[in-house]
Amino acid sequence: MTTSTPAPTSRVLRTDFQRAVAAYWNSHQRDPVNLLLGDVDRLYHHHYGIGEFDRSVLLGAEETRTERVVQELHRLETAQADLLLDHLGDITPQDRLLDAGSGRGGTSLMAHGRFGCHVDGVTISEYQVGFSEDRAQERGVGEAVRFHFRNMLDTGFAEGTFRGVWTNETTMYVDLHELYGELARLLGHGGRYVCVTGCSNDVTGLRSKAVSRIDEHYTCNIHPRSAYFKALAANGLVPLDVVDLTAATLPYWELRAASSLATGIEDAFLTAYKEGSFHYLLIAADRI
Ligand code: SAH
Ligand code: GPP
Ligand code: MG
Repeated sequence: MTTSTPAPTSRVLRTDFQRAVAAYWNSHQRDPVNLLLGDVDRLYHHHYGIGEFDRSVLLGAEETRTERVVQELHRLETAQADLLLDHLGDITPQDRLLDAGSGRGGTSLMAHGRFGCHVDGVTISEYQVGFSEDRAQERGVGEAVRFHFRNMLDTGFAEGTFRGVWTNETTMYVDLHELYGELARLLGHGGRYVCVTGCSNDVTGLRSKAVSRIDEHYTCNIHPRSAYFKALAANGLVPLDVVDLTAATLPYWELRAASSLATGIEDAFLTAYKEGSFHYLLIAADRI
């Protein structure tokens, strides 16, 4: 077994907000939109997709439509994680990587598959730790890919442990200054940080109604775009690539909205992206 002694809940979850976020993820155990997609190849994601979808999946026999849509949504979500990993740079099997807010572990397993290195995932949901550990064991990579019940604001790993760190749709749950202080500590000089996030647009002003609906739906707190660059700069993390993925994620939301898997939040994303109050962004930065 690779499981270490679990940390006491009170040490990992330090605020009422963190306890509410952990409760949200601990209670998400039967979410068809995520489980059906993950069942395709047993890589389970809690993030959104990018790229055009094959319009023919919505045509054709009705009995098999959901199955086609599931495959297609999953393909787009996996493409999102692949793009994130593309931005980590040259990673060798000797390096270590950290998945900060690891969900059900999909991106961590993909990173190990691609780079052959050790990957650690941290999440504040004990349910997710167990679920991801089971997926790693089932793939026979339980030694190399490990999941921990830890807070990404205070991970307990030693300084400079990681060559690369990413946050895949997790930064809306934390204070960015606190997070980047910790991630900068964990990365050695020249280490790479990659973020995929949804952020509000400073140009259109304060939080739009659609962005507020997304916050409410997921118990999160979407930050403005400017907050990312301020917090990165303040913590020695220097952006190298900034990619606006807004146009690339719209097809994913259109497909979701047209499918029987829609959860009710699709319109808020489509409205926010189309009115320009919200962007889907990838940021890659180097630790100097
Ligand atoms: N990155 C994953 C999951 C994204 S969902 C994926 O792409 O599939 C958001 C995740 O952030 C959840 O796993 C949640 O537990 C985690 N999270 C939120 N706040 C956290 C914190 N303070 N420390 C660690 N993980 C946190
Ligand atoms: C959820 O993924 C992602 C988040 C909770 C973070 C919020 C992200 C933003 C870009 C605002 P999920 O796969 O659990 O959501 P769903 O169940 O809707 O597919
Ligand atoms: Mg999902």
